[in-house]
Amino acid sequence: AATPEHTRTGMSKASLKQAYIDNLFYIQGRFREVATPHDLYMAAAFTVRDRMLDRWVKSAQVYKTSHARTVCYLSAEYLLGPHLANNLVNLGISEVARRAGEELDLDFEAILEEEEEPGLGNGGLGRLAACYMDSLATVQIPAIGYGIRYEFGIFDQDIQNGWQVERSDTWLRNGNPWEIPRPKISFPVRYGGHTEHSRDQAGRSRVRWVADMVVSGVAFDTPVLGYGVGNVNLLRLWKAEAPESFDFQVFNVGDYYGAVHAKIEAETISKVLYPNDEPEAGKELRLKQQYFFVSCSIQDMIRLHLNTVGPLETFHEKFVAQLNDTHPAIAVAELMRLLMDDHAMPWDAAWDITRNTFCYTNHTLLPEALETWSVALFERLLPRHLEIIYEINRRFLDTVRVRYLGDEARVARMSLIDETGGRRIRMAHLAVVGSRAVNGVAALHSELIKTTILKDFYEMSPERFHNVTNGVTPRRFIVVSNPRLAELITEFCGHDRWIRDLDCLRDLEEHAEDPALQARWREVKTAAKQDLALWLSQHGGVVLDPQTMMFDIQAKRMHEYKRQHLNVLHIIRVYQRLKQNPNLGMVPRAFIFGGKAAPGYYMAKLMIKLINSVAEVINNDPQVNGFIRVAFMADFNVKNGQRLYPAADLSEQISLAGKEASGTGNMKFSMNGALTVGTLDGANIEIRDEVGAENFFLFGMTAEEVRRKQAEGYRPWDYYHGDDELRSDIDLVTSGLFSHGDTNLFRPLADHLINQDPFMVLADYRAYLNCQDRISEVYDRPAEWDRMSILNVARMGKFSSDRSIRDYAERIWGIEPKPIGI
Ligand code: 26R
Repeated sequence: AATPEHTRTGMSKASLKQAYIDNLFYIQGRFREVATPHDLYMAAAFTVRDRMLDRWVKSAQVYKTSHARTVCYLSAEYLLGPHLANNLVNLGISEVARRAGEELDLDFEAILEEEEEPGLGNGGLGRLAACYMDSLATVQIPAIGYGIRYEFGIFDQDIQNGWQVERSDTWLRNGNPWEIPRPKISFPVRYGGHTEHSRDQAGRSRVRWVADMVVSGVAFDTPVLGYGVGNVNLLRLWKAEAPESFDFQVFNVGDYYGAVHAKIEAETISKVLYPNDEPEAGKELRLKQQYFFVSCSIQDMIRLHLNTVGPLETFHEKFVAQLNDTHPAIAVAELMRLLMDDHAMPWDAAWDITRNTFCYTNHTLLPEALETWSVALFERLLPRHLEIIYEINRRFLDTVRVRYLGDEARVARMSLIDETGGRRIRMAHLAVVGSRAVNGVAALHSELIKTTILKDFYEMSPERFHNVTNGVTPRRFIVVSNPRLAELITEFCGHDRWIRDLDCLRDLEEHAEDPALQARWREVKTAAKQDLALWLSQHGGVVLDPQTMMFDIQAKRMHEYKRQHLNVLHIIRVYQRLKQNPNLGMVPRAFIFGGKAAPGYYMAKLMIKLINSVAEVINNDPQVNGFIRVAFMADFNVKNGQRLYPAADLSEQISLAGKEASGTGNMKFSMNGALTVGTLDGANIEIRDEVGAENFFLFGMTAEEVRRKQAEGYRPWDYYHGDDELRSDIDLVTSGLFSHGDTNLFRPLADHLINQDPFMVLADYRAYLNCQDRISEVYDRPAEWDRMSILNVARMGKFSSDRSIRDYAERIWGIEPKPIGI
């Protein structure tokens, strides 16, 4: 007879039911009749977490005893999204759990809705880190994700009177069942003070850093389970606390209030995520945050290494550390400091290890987003690191001089210190010089890196430059968010198979023309559109018709380079056409937007106001609102994204060519059967290559044409004066129609377009409109549209983050999977 299942690990429906009731009673102290929705959610979360824990312990044991080479992903952001549904999928118990819930008379959907998502990131970069954690576990690579446990994640967005209003995100308010605090895993992190140089008995120079502030970083661990495997990796986020002995600190003897102040100061460090995906001139707290999590992480890696493998000389054989943009780049100096000052290693040995440990991913070319820190701030906060950076720079620039005799201009360009204006440290240069490999996040982007911001570095060592095109996890972005589509795909691509090997979607290709599949495909899409329409009508009140309307969606951070205003100009054009000819036979469209603006980014906030103002006029104009509607979904985050991707017919990826490093929303939409209207930018190019040019709506200038036009001198007013429709669309923006007569409200936006237009909206306007007209024509031919939609999904295999991770593992990390069975 089979041994009876354990309540904490059993996967049968009976075990799940028993476990759920137990958790509700023993952990929440509730029984069914009095439980709140949140109690019901917590019981579900603990029931699922219990089932991950033995796999976690087993993974940790195998990784430890086998001395497995381990990837450490260093990222200031993880935009995780809700855990519960995803963990159910990865455990393979979604269905049985659903049935168990039904038998307990629980509302499964309501329980999933109850989860507050950890929004510990801004956008693309943070969500990529979360997708990579899922894929690392799924492709069975030992990994630790290191980051910050922000108490307040990205702000919640309300829309009031059409404007964005930020509310603080209190995601920890009701407790977080997915994390396990590790109060014993804690490290001191120091700031400020000065350094003292001396020689030890052997005559070697030693440095002592006498800091004037210390905080402690405490580990909070979240297990990350792979899909259908026993591997569970670790997401270790650091919380800043005052050192235990805070009120007896030497700095504060007898000064109780001073000591309390020091405690508050310490805890501030992990308080809040900076909501910018834009530069933000040298905020001291941000540098403190970066150093905080980096120092804890490197100290933890050293501890793990000393506990297992042993001598630090082999550190780089045990660990490879991936820098997610420059935010953790201070790690280069920190590892040097720890090896030399704490472990008495000579410079050359320490440098060898450091350089063989780190790899750096660049995520943006926008000059204003490249991080630099003032030397003065560094000196005040991290005096020892500044010395180390100077020494790295001195040695590095010597190699540049020897290689390029007499080329002092090149030396100045490559220096880690920007001497033009106030002296600043170039974090990207530090990351490149301190790394073994550098990569961009899409083919075009990786090429542009080599010809623009890192040109000199590429010329000096081309072999260190790579491309790893981004990907997204099909578990969350198909299976969890679009279960109907997942079920349909499964009929053609084999249960389970495609979810771990997305190339299997190709099996759909041969059925793309099959009317039977097309009909079901359409049903799935319409059902998702109905879900979204219902949700939007209940949240914000816009009514959209999922049967007749094409759902045209742009969801991403609000940014001028992403050109939400180009989309708006198209809407205004269609509106004007309809007003001129109310009987215009046109494909009805719902224009849907979602996205947050950085709180200090005025233009981006004004774009939100414009979208909502245009929506108000159009949605209340009975002459047109049977044909077009406009909706702005408030608070675009992972959870809300999961409502959008399945429901899109058309995905807007319309950034100015050369500006969007990769984009990942483009992949999420296309995987869910949306067709893309896009420029030749970022990963759009590769998506188009994969799905076929005939299944992608391309428009606009290429990056090369953009470069040329900018070099020639771009004059937006020529376009404004040369195109009557364009002029009339822009003029309508400032006419007062959308602003209750106020002709000033949108003036800054219009003036900026006419006079500067840094992202060349006007230059691409006509091509965009023409493309949109083509799109409407094709949408009118359902069989053709459905075929294109099916082929889009069938050919998206490349954009699984599993492929990205395998690329990193093989080409950059040199690491093998370490399979853990179930
Ligand atoms: C300097 C600091 C304030 C800052 C600047 C820029 C912080 C955050 C950013 C955001 C950048 C780095 C970002 O998110 N880049 C995005 O990375 C995605 C994942 O690679 C890409 O898909 C996307 O194109 C890119 O904009």
